[in-house]
Amino acid sequence: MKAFIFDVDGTLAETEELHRDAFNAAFAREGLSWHWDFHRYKDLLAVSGGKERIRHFVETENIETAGPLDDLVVRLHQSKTDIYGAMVRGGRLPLRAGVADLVAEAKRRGLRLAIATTTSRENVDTLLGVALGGTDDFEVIACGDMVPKKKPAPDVYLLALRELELGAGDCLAFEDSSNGLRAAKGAGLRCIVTPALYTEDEHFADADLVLTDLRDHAPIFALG
Ligand code: XBP
Ligand code: MG
Repeated sequence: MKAFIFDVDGTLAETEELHRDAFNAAFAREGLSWHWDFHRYKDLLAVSGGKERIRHFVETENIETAGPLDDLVVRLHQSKTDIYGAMVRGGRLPLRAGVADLVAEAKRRGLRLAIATTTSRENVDTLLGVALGGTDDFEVIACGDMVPKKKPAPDVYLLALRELELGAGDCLAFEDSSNGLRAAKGAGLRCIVTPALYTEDEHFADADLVLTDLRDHAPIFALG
């Protein structure tokens, strides 16, 4: 084992309720009556990527938009990202149980650390800036908009492997969702899943390990 590659949303922290609040606040700021409740957002999370999620919502609801949809999607998503960033900086988002200690233990053992996420680099910088004092622990940060296809496509994990210059067999992925597990497996990686609020009822049959959280390090390092 030479490196750990972490997903962000749902894995490092329970971020999706904050994302949902930020989406709804951005819709209100735009003067739109759209509101995503928990159940609607759970369905929409099948589409990874906030911009793709907004577009999917508009298209499947057959909503008429005033101007070009592309412009509205970009404007809404940037507004949502600004609002989400303010919420995270407001300290409403702790790391999930065991994450900080696992990062520290991995560093002690000389493992390299990377991120492979669908969210934006801006969101990663904000979250890790608040939760870990910055992103210095993570040598590689591969984000959704850096690759042609988002999860469940393997692209973002393949990018992380390329930038680490490591083979999949030398790395271990950490995920919270079936989309993320499929992406990691598609890249040939072993993957530990810690189900999160929106993914606890999903199926993780081909996960190498399913853990409630990352507090118990023994089974993780036993994967070797
Ligand atoms: C989960 C996602 C992201 C977030 C929202 O990413 O699918 O789209 O829901 O963030 P991860 P953006 O791979 O970290 O689980 O609005 O920035 O996409
Ligand atoms: Mg995730």
